[in-house]
Amino acid sequence: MKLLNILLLNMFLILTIICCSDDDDDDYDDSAFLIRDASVQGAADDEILKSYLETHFYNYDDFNQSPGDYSISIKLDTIEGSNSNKIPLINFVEEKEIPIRQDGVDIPQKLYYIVIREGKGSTPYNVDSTFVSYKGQLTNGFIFDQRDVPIWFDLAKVVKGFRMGITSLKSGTFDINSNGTYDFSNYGQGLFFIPSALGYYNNSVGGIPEYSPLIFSVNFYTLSTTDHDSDGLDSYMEDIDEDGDPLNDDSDQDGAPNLYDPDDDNDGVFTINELDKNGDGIIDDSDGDGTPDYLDPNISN
Ligand SMILES: [Ca+2]
Ligand SMILES: [Ca+2]
Ligand SMILES: [Ca+2]
Ligand SMILES: [Ca+2]
Repeated sequence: MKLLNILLLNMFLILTIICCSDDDDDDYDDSAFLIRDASVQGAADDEILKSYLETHFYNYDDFNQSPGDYSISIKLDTIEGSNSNKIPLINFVEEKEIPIRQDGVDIPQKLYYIVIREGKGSTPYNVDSTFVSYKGQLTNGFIFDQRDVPIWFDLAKVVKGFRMGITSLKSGTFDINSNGTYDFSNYGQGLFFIPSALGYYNNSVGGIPEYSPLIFSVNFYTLSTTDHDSDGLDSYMEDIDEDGDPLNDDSDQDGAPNLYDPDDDNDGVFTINELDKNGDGIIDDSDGDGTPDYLDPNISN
């Protein structure tokens, strides 16, 4: 009885597979389930972003009228009605080409940004920790995240467009008040207009639909240089191929990028114990082959 049931079930499954695979061949289209081509999506996002930049403005009058007033926050609005004579964002933007890798190929994506106030402090590396307040929105005006009280952002963990955008700004200065609070001034303020491939791309996150370009208004107060794996090298120094991004370097190909790998050459000796054994302040290259000991699996003593 049991066997018969199994046989019947198998027969049913076979029939189902046969009947359905034939029927659906003509109108079944799986392209909706595949990750989109980043060059095609990049071009589509660029159209959306350019259209936004041509039809919107920021409150540049406020910033021009009060150059030393750091209580001004960035506001975006549509050019229409009483604002129809405003200068569009597109007249202020600069752009960077940022590659993303898809199927082993680097595909450039266009990041637009506006430096409203550059800031007078230090430029962050794109894997530092940064103290920021910000507003994140979509091109339709939907605000998906907003922080008016500053928080620390580990840039190694945020979307690439934000990481690469914030390096156009500099940190500020601060005064400590008698009650222990801080007043920041002279800090960087800017806008980033980010194609989806430098954002969340095919992921739908926190009310952000998949393939959404993102807009961030950012105030950048201060930074902390970070050594994520405590191996003695600040994370920005672990950009071995010097392409400007330490997140894509994995010398020993073990799946952990060097900035998260305390033994970068996987030779069993921690990087911090291989860097500078004689303590002269120079990274060691014992065999003089141009590869420092901490990246040279042949040197492990
Ligand atoms: Ca790199
Ligand atoms: Ca590694
Ligand atoms: Ca490392
Ligand atoms: Ca090692």
